[in-house]
Formats: sequence, C-alpha cells, structure tokens
Amino acid sequence: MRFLTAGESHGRGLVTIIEGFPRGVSLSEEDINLELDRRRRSYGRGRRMSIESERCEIYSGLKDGKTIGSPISIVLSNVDWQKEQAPIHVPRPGHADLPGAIKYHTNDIRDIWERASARETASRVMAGAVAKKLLKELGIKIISFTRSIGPIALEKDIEVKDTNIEKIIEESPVRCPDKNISEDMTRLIDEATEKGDTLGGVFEVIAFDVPPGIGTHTHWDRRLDGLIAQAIMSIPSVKVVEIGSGFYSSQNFGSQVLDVIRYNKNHSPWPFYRETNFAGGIEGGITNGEPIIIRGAVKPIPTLKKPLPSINLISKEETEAAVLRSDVCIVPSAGVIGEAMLAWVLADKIIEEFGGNTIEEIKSRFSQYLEYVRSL
Ligand code: EPS
Repeated sequence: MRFLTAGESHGRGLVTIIEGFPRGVSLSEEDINLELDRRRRSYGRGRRMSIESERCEIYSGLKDGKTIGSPISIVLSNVDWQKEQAPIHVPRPGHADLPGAIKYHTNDIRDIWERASARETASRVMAGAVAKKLLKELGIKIISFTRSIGPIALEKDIEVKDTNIEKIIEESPVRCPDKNISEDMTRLIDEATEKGDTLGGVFEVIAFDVPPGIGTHTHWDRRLDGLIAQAIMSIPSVKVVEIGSGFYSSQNFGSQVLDVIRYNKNHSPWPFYRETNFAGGIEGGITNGEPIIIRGAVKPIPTLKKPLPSINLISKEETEAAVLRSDVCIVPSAGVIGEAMLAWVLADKIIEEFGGNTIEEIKSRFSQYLEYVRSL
C-alpha cells in the first residue's frame, strides 16, 4: 500500500491518492471530514484555519459506501487559494525556505514555502482516516493527546482504561486531558501570541489492541519501530521521536526499565503480558502486544510575527525574515497528524503480513492469527 499527496498551501487544493487498499471497507467523506476537523480546530492555530471548511470529496475507489479495491483519490479544495502570488525573497530561519531555494535554483521562496507548508498534513490526515477504517475492522484503535507545550507538561500517565478519555481530550482546546494543565497551556499560547512568538511541544500517540508479532527483527528496513520513527519524523517541525519511555530508559538501570514477562491463561487480550510498558509495545522491531506508545517533539514553528534577522536573496542585504499570517502553536494538531501516520504504518504492515485483496480475506487471516496468540 502507498499514498501520494499533491498540492500547495495556497493552490487550488490538496489531493491524496491511495493505492493497494483492499476492497470492502466501509468509507464515507464524513469519516475523513471528522478527522480533518480534529486537525483544524485547536488553540494556537492561525486565522487560515477558520477560513478553510475542510470538507473533502472522494473522487474514486468507492461504490455504495465501500472501497472497491481500485485507487482511492480524495480532493480537498482550498477556500483560500490565490491565482497570483507575489514573490518572497527573504527566507525564514527554521523553514525549508533557504535550503529549498538553493537546491531548486530560485530566489522566490514561495515555490518552496507553498509545498513545505504544514497545509500538506491535511492530505496525510485524509490517508490516515482511510487507514483507520481498516484498523477499526480489526479492532485496533488509535488515540493521541498533548503531553507538553513549551515548558508546561502533563507528567502523569493518562487513564487509558477510562472510556471517556477521548471525549475529555477532544473537549480540551489544546487536546490535553488535564483541565488545569490545559488552562496553563492556553495561557502560555496567549503569551506567545502577544509577543509575536511561537511554541513547540510534545504529542503522544497510542495504538491499542495490536497483537504481538507485527513487524520483524530480520531486516533493518522492516523493523516496525524504524518505520514508525520515519513516518512520525516526516511530520513538519517534528525533531524527536520517542518510542515508549526511550529517554527515561536511557537514564536508568536495565532492571528498572525492562518490562517483566507474565503469563496468565485468562489474561485479556492475550495470555503473555507485561507488568509495565517502558518499551512502548515494540521489542526488536516487533510488536509485543502491549499498547504502542509514540511521542513526537515539535519545534516552535518558524514564521514569527516578530521576525528574526535574515538576508534578502536578491540584494544580499540583512533584513527581517518574511512574515505572513501564521499559527502560533500546532502541537495539538500534530497529535492528530501523528495518529494518521501511525495508522498508515500499521495498516500497511498488516496488509503486507496478512495479505488479501478484500477485507474479508484480511479479517479471516487476522482472526485466525489472534486465535493462535490467545491459545498460547
Ligand atoms: C502555514 C501558514 C498558515 C497555516 C498553514 C501553514 O497558513 P496561511 O499562510 O494561509 O495563513 O495556517 O497551515 C495550514 C493551512 C494547515 O492546513 O495546516 C505555513 O506557512 O506553513
């Protein structure tokens, strides 16, 4: 399976094409729009996000509300698109502007900016929404939340068994499940907005009920942790990917951070389980049956209202970096994008390992495998 995206931030729209998706999965535009909306609305986004309606259209690959096995193409039109765009010559530090302009032999950084823009992540959320529909058929669920914004962090673990947890996360304007910390985060975003500054932070993505044995230790490019790290790192502004308690584990003795193996015939969902989950559900590039826990650290975004010094690419004189309308903090949205990327990697691996052109075939092989794991 693979997906391609096309589109510029202020072009006519974004296109996602998905190839290799099985037949028979129920899918609607509304399924995708719901995910797009989760990415769009959060505290710290700029005015653009109130302009875009974020309602996609599925152009192909679907009949009677089900996928038919042919390429799925999804179009998201930009409300705010511009035919004429004035050139921009002063690159922003931290963006693809300058390295892109050098590489592509241009002094108009718009050509780079427009495609490097985080607008492209809406295309990924569309692909992720489709992948999620497949995972749902297999009983796999993915959630995300905001761990930190700037120095304000949620230190404690979230109550993953709380069936209300998703509602609590979505009700927070910054997608953080703790009310007081959410308020501190929104206050900090207000402060950054007033100062013309931006903020980064950490988002966390968790996948539940992925059975042990997905991914492999046998080749560097097939290890599941490596594939997930690449997918998460490719999200604009992500600078660190952590699997489980990666950083914490590196600072402690092995005996403190290795997950003791337990067995109980009646343990749900599988009889082999762990007392802790420092590994974040992956050992040796293979899932071990515990929840998959991924964190992405996002740098503060590079368009500052109060810009840093830069150089005009034509005059070579020092001046302030270009300023256009922008966001202040995208961490809550990055969590939703992280969900999409993790969903994609898992769906892709599952299709590769369990095969089949139809969802029925995949489901039957997958449930046979679950039976085996439960019978151990
Ligand atoms: C972005 C700048 C802003 C963001 C945009 C990314 O857009 P504009 O320049 O139109 O105000 O809102 O993000 C999105 C449009 C989006 O959908 O996430 C940038 O320069 O990267």
